[in-house]
Amino acid sequence: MPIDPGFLTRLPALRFFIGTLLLTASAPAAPRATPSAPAAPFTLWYSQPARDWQKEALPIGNGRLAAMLFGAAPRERIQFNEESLWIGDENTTGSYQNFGDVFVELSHGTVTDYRRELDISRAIQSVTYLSDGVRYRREAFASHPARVIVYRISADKRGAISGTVKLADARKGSFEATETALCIAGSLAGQVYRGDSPYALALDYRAEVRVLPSGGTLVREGDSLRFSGADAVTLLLDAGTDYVADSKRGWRGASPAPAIEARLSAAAAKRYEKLLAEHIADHRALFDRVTLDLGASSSLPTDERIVAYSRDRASDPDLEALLFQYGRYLLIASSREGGLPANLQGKWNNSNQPPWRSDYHSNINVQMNYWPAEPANLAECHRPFFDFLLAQREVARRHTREKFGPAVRGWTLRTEHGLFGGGSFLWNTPASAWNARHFWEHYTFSQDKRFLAEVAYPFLKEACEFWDDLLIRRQDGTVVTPVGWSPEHGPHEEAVSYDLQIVHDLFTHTIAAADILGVDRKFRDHIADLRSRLLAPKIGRWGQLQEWETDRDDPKDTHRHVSHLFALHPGHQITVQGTPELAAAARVTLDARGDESTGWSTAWKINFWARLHDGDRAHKLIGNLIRLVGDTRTDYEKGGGVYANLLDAHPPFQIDGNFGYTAGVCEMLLQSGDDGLILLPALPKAWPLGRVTGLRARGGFTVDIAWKEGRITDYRIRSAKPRDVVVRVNGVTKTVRSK
Ligand code: FUC
Repeated sequence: MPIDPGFLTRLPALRFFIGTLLLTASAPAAPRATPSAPAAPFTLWYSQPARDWQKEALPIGNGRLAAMLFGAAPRERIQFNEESLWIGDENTTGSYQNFGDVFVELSHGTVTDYRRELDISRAIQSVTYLSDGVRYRREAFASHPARVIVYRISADKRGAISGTVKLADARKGSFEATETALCIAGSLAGQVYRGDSPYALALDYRAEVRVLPSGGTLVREGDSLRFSGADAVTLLLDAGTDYVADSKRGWRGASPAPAIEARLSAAAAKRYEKLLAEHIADHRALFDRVTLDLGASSSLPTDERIVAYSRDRASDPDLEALLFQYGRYLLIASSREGGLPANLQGKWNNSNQPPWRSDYHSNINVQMNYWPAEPANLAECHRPFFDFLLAQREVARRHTREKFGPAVRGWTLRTEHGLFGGGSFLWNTPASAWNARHFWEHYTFSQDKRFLAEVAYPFLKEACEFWDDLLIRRQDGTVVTPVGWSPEHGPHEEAVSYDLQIVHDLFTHTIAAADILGVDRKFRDHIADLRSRLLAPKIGRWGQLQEWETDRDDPKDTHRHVSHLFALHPGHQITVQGTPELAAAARVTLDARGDESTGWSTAWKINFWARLHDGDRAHKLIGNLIRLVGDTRTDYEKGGGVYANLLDAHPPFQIDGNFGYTAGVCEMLLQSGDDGLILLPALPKAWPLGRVTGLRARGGFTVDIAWKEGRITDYRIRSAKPRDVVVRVNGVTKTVRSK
């Protein structure tokens, strides 16, 4: 493919910190960026405030706290959440709740020269504008080290900042105010009723905003705080509940108030610049691990940029790279160690009746949230998912015995679940087996044997015991799964492909884990025997991969769930190299399902086509995913896209599409498995020139790749200790030693 001569100068790329990268040490063949990049890299920006929460407000988060900022002037709205503000109990899912809003109303005249942006490389949302000859700047970030949200108003003229702060509860709690702080507090008891009785669990909650002006005065005026003539004003926001991830304690721990007071006081004792510097350092330690440069960028505001991209995709491959990094940003912002996992909306929710309860869905959605964690080099962000599953285990065992019989070992989950072990909708029998692969992946990417022995293997083994008790041994020796359901359509019957493939995946990893650890020989052999007898994937009458044992697949079926391709992705039972006939059947199935779908389904299809090594088809799906959903419709059957704030539209907003997309781009650039590494397995023609650094591969490798005219010009494979690794580069397979 000929290279456009202007292309090199338009490369936005490899950003300011390229000099620190390992690749540059070896004179890479891929051209370096010039500093004339048109748009600030890693930035979403707009020339108007947000009017709509879902489409336009910009998300920040520190894992535990989350906020959506509207950025209007003179009145700012900061809608905020705390991850544990849930209703529900051990029997039902409940739902994730909105916490409240902080409103900041500034006293100034008309606004000009307005700009609103989110810099995802530093995790800072900011707004700047002119009013009455004064330039105002407001910036916001959710600090993980300080564990609070920080909001700062500054101006280029002393004493120019006057206005009020208010705090609103999203329910009817109590309100308190001091001379420097506003608080809301209450109990979730009686807030929401199930039938005519309240949920059994009634968490206590509390939020507090402190107002710290530099200069000027601060006075209390009824339910607001008024600052006048300040040089700058800093707001510190914290919120919490008495939730504890422990069923034995009834899910209730210490009152949230002392911890909130302590965190706010510690943050208030630091200078703003120090809070900011610590936040940026913490964020960049994760974010900067991966860079991706795909070429030309655009100087348009992000909302217009999405529309322009749909008209001429070649003009702005950098938008595809930005969305890739946005998925990483969102995972860092919604899933940090010690906290809860990202739910259907990450941690961002403005409703007390959110779509699908903003819960944890076990039949693809919560897993998709974590697909990018390992390959996109954010393994720490994977941990909340493990902690969450382990905390639910006791209650899940009880429910599983009630459903599947008192003698059944192990446990699984329903399709929907919340924070307290309760669930709703149908049982998703292979849920625990699917979740188990995440424990395995965390090991195989990190090679952390201690995690494998102490955390992953016990989880895998217990999931195997469940299936050992459930599997049906047929007279002909075949082993099949009992009555199940292929999400989310078709009959309920034995030997559904989805169930069989996930069980195969579980058994494969358990066998590998037992071998690595040298434990449980007898059990391992028993599982290996079961696996060898599991009904294998079947190819049907029109060449498709069968969704059921009976060859009844409808070639006109365009359902968004493609559950029977689990074996292709995220599983590895079907591969282009290892099982070419099954891979060809998977392709027939995907062609029939079509390329038009909802957000997360489109994201899954990007991953499928990447695994089929069809980069152009994956890239076509990227075009479907990055299309502006301009209205607030919730008719998800009509297909997805993204909103102006680049959050993925199922629709409505559902964050799995963002995470699934980021994982899909990883799959296009690097695949790894038992056969070794494949570099650029699904490079589309649309990305002739580029570079990626810091991707992780199974086996504990970190990989950098540079390419030009679609061919790899340089690559680096690093690991903790030098090791031999089989790698496919430009179609040639070789063994190299990692550095
Ligand atoms: C599954 C999907 C829906 C939606 C919901 C949260 O049930 O079928 O499309 O994504 O999860």
